[in-house]
Amino acid sequence: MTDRRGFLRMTMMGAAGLVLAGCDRISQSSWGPKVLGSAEGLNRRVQALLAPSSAMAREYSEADISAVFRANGTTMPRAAAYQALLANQFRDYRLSVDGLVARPTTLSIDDLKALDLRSQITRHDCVEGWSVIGKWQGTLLSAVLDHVGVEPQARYVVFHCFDNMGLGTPYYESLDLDEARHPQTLLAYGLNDQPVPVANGAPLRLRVGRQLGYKQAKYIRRIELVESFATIGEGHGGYWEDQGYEWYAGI
Ligand SMILES: Nc1nc2c(c(=O)[nH]1)N[C@H]1C(S)=C(S)[C@@H](COP(=O)(O)O)O[C@H]1N2
Ligand SMILES: [Mo]
Repeated sequence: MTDRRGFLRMTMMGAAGLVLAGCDRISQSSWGPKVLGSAEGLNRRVQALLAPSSAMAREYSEADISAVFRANGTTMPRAAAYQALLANQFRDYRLSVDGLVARPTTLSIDDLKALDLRSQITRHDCVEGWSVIGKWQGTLLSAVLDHVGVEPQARYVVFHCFDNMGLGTPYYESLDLDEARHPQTLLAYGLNDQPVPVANGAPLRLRVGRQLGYKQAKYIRRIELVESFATIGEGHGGYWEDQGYEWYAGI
């Protein structure tokens, strides 16, 4: 981890602390509990204040698209399963969708395109302090969730990736169902009208309009619906969250 990333992370956590302090004050005021609901956890109250589930990320025009879409983190998964798919230009790729769903299934990129196909130009912000704007083609995650039928007890969508990080730990991420069903949450197979390059997560990666870079899982292998992510990885909902990053990474 670079010093800059560590610094930004501390700054972000400091900012989150201020928000939390403010939130406590609100919830202790006379109108707070009525507005926020005393049964909700602190994180969810902060999340609701920062980004109501209806809020949209800004969308940009073609002229704003960055000349180069910078890549970060893994840029070439070494896993044998991934290398075998890459050797055949991902023709054999199938996304698995399972867990708390009525109809567990596997989907090819063409199956995803048949479910839903849209395009959006959004900005990607990494905690290291850089941003790039790209045009993504993909399928609304909510269309996939409707296709498989989410069971009532499911609360989170977990994205399992092909790439292993240090000590062979696979990258993973998670979203709650509100963020997963947001109209700007895509499973993207295209970047700037080309298939997503390997460096940016081919053949399928997540694009969440309102969340920081590390939430944008690349190289998605499997999507799992769960009630809790406590038993996945170190239990904090994502590879970087297990290293201390905030699970809620709203921007
Ligand atoms: N599978 C996987 N997804 C990942 C990462 C990674 O290393 N592996 N890095 C994350 C981080 S920190 C960022 S900023 C973005 C980078 O996406 P990009 O390479 O398309 O810029 O991917 C995120 N998703
Ligand atoms: Mo990042």
